[in-house]
Amino acid sequence: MKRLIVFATMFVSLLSVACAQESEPELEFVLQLNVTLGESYGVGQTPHGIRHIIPITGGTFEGPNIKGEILAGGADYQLINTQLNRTELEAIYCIRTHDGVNIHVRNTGIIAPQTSGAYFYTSPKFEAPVGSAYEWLNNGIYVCRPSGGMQNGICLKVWKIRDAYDFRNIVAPIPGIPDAIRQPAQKQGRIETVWYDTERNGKKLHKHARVYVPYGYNKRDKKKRYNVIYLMHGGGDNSLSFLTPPQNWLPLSQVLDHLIAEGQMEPVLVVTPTFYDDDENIGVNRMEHAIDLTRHFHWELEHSLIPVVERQYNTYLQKTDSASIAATRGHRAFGGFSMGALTTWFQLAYGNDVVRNFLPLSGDCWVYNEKNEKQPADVAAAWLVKQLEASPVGKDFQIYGYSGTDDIAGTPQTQLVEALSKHPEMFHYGQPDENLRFSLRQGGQHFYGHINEYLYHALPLIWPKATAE
Ligand code: FER
Repeated sequence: MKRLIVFATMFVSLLSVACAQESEPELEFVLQLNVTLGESYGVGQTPHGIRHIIPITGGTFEGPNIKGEILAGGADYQLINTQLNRTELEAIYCIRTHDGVNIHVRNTGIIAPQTSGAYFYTSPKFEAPVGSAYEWLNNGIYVCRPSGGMQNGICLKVWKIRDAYDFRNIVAPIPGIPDAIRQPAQKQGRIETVWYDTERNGKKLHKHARVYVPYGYNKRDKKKRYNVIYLMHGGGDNSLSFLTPPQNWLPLSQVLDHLIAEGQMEPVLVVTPTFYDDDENIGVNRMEHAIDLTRHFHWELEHSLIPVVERQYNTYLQKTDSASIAATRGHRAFGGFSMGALTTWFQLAYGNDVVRNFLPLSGDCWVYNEKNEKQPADVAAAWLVKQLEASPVGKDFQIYGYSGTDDIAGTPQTQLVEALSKHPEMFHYGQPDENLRFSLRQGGQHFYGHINEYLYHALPLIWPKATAE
């Protein structure tokens, strides 16, 4: 009786686990087997069907997390059922990984003729040694089907069944900020204006940018050098939107004052330019114009803004040739909000040799086809990968992305980061050697008040303070 109750409770709890999984299952590729086969032989008609034995003589296998050879000595013990017009398979053999771990395989399934081809599916079970690096193989339900032929053998692909996951569930949450940050700090930096000349489409432009100069900055102290963070505003905003935003929203200058005064980051210079032709907000009602401006800003940054601002202030840049600018990319960050986040993704794509650290804040990367239709996240991600592959910096970049669940950019940016994370050859998401980070604020909205809170968390991560005093 007691045992029955235990069994019944187990049954109920298992049911509730099953019900919690609302998403449809999906398949994740695990490995491909290239199996060489020997001469087959038969037993003939048995009580169960016509028994047919196909020796497994060797081969190889490979997947994203495993590879090795197939050992000789196994076989596929087939049973042909002529009445039901199908073949039952039962292949039993052993595979050995490149690092010497033996894994027992039992792969059972059917081949049933259909009008178009055959229904040929099997379900392999793996027995990997407990405590080995391949123990994960034991904990999965797999499906397998042939994938093309090979001489004297067969190729099979194996997938694991898993729940389709909602990427949002694995994205890091963004905490709030201490109340003190909402009050002005005692030691305050100042906001200066720099002017520089540039050009676009043959048109000469005289433009300004704002510079947050931290408390205690002394131009004459040439020994002290400062890292530089460039932050681009959103569509319809201007060069002061981050530092002193409207409507009593948390000012970034105040966040910087606190972070620096409290020793959470080294003093930095923060430069807030504009992608517009200076005071003309030509992008406000003309989004396609703004997209074009954000796409080309990297040229202006490298050729016009960096040379002026980084020689005017004490930075790591000593000479303004492109080799010197590239050599100091680690001392530079580029970020932006909304259309400024778009500028940031374009900076990553076109100007990663000039900047190493990227802060896309509430915005995804817009990529278009010939018909001028915005492409889905996987296309944008593939484009970014292609751009980075063509760059000498390779995987040497750092992305700190932020958005909110109630932000119009929350979903598209989450989708983009998820798509990027599926290119592990370029983007390492949520791993010890990560170069792609993304956090989502519950209830976070598309405005500077929340964005400047994100920067409170983000900025100390870029150049961690040396802990040794
Ligand atoms: C995004 C969502 C919204 C984005 C930009 C916007 C670049 C807003 C644009 C605007 O109206 O200015 O993902 O990414």
